Amino acid sequence: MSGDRARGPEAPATTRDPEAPATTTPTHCVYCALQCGTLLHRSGTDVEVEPSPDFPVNRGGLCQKGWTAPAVLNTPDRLRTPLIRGADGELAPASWDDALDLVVERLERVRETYGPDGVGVFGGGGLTNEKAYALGKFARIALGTSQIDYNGRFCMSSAAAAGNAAFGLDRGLPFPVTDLGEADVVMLAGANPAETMPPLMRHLVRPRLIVIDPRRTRTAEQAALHLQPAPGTDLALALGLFHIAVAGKHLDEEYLDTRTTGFEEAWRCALPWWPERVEQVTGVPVEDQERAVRMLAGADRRYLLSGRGVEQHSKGTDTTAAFINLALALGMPGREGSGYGCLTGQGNGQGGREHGQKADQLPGYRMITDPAARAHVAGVWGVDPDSLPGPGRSAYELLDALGTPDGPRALLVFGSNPVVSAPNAGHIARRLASLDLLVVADMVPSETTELADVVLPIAQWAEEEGTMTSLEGRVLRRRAALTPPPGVRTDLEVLHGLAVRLGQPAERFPTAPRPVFDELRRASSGGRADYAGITYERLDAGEALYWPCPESPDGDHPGTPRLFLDRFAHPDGRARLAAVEHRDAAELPDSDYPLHATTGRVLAQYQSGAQTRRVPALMAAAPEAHVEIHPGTAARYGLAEGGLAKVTSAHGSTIARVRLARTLRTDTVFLPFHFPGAGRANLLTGAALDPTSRMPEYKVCAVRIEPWRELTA
Ligand SMILES: Nc1nc2c(c(=O)[nH]1)N[C@H]1C(S)=C(S)[C@@H](COP(=O)(O)OP(=O)(O)OC[C@H]3O[C@@H](n4cnc5c(=O)[nH]c(N)nc54)[C@H](O)[C@@H]3O)O[C@H]1N2
Ligand SMILES: Nc1nc2c(c(=O)[nH]1)N[C@H]1C(S)=C(S)[C@@H](COP(=O)(O)OP(=O)(O)OC[C@H]3O[C@@H](n4cnc5c(=O)[nH]c(N)nc54)[C@H](O)[C@@H]3O)O[C@H]1N2
Ligand code: SF4
Ligand SMILES: [Mo]
Repeated sequence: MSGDRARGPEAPATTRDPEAPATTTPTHCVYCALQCGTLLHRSGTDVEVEPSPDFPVNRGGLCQKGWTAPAVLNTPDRLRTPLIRGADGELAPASWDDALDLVVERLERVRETYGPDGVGVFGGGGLTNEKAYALGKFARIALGTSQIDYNGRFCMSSAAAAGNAAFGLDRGLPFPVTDLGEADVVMLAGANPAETMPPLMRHLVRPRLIVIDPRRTRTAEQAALHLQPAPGTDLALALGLFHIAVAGKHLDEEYLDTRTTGFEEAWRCALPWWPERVEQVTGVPVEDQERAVRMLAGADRRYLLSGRGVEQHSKGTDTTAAFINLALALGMPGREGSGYGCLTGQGNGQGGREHGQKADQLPGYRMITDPAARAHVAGVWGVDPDSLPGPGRSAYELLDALGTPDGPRALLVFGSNPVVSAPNAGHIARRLASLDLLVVADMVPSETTELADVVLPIAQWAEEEGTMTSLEGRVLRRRAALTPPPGVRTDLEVLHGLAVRLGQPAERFPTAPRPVFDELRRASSGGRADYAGITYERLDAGEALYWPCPESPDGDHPGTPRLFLDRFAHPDGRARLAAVEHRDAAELPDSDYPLHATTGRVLAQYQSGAQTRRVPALMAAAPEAHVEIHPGTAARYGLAEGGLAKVTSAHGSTIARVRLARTLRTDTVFLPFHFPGAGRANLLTGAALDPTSRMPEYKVCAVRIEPWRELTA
């Protein structure tokens, strides 16, 4: 039996009683999609974490965020009571009944005036499967709105779109993380796991790494080969690598013949991308391009992994598809010991995209436009299929429409902080402020709760149970180690309270996670992400269950750790190469905005920072917004290490501390997006979206930079 089996007595009593005996609870980290196994030691309200010694993904490791995660449980400014904005414009404490009554009264008013689509819902990839499922159900049947989407749209949606088109199914890694450890070569296209998933690097010791990143990251420092393209040029690079694979006769002809379609069209697109032209567009030398293909083609066991660096573009779907084309040309996907995968980001980024909080989706990765899917899910929910709304707006389009004549006039936010994390953030904050009603459920104050009319205080990860689906498609048990503090409720309790007030039968919105999961199993049954055979009991017994795991007569379907080994998920069993053309980023440098800006992450902060900016050790490591810049470029614009710079794009300006980076491209600056206020990197990013995935162009915009001296009044 492998995995995160509880050691010692199962299901320790959860309590905050200082007199109660100390307990140890096996669970998983609150933050990223690696979902490192942990043991939580509780004594009174004190919680300490250590890595679970036997969880194969983190192999006894945690990153600094994981080690310090318990600090957020008792953070001094934790939300402990509902807040209602009063006539004086200030948020003031209120009872739960008053807060929920007020929300529903105002939702009803919006619905009467504007119809059900007058209310929007914004979810998150950090929510457990149970909560993501309940949120989608709540929107479709308690509110009757089509206007629901979530922050996963900002995350891996381009890879999901490309993966669905290529393989007929999107599971971030279609193989266990531990398979990577046996590889000879791993190509990381736009991913920096040494900072974003440090324990993953334990599996990348043996393989030689090819890293594609405009920056010499900590990951790139460990690479055998580092390709440093200009931001936004990866599609040309991927077409060029494909071209070299064909010209150098590295194709796996038999695999292409028997397991794929679309090679000829893909090759027609790659034909004009000879290596010298690719060097001109991307800046990656011809010999490095050739070496990259030789390394991949010459290895027995090899993987290609994509991250946000190639995906978060207005052509992210096509770029990811072009990298998948390369993997297919070399015969990698769907083979033991080789493959393509996307490194999903948020804790439940995988499960969060399967169970219906996405605008076009119903549980089990079903499409909301598919009549059979609607009939199945409506049957489980006990409603008429015709009463289910159709697809709604994508995340950015939803936020952009708020408060406009056609858009929602009220928004409920569960698990996101878009004032910091949405692109074009200055504009989006104004849209949020223009709403008739903004309701935010969160554990801590955030830049988005600051704009809310009603704030609902929520229980945290260690205070409630549920399931998470990690980046490898494995379903994991999150367990409660202590009870929530008085005054806070779980997301499921909040949805229940709202649904009942909106006239729903109480039993339709259970407050306990287990019955919600059992309903999710039925709703997903027969869908692409089939969870029907997965139970809390099987997970608690230590079984490692990867979806799809359908119902079986004996209830013992083993799940599917590795997908596609016999066939891909399209009806003909074949993978599809895509015909994709390179195009420029939405914004190119010009005389007003001469530099590329790109954005991303640092080790010690998580996302919008709402959680990690409350942890002293993490603030000591990464206290404020900074901009990485090449010393030569810095000198050209009069900037010195440690000074403040003002970075300006067509969309806004941000203030950040200058950090010189000799290894960065001279035409590019980098800003992490974790910081609030005037330090928000997303004041710079624009509104361009990928036509397929509706992913914003987070990874490239055109900027200028100048010294900034704070004015004193
Ligand atoms: N410490 C930390 N870890 C995290 C998170 C966090 O916020 N903090 N968030 C989690 C989440 S939700 C996610 S999605 C993952 C993201 O994990 P990653 O994808 O690894 O993270 P990013 O830093 O967004 O982007 C990766 C790299 O892309 C590079 N890049 C920028 N522009 C381009 C480009 O045009 N082309 C190429 N090839 N590369 C480019 C950046 O320099 C960066 O090093 O991390 C997860 N883990
Ligand atoms: N410039 C730039 N912007 C980016 C990116 C980038 O690379 N560059 N990356 C994008 C990506 S990949 C992502 S994933 C997004 C993430 O950005 P956000 O969507 O803002 O994600 P978080 O900061 O994790 O916000 C989660 C919020 O929900 C709260 N929360 C956590 N768990 C729960 C829960 O269980 N219930 C409730 N009700 N609340 C909870 C947290 O306290 C926090 O306030 O940012 C995107 N923005
Ligand atoms: S790598 Fe991710 S899951 Fe593991 S400890 Fe760090 S944040 Fe948590
Ligand atoms: Mo993400």
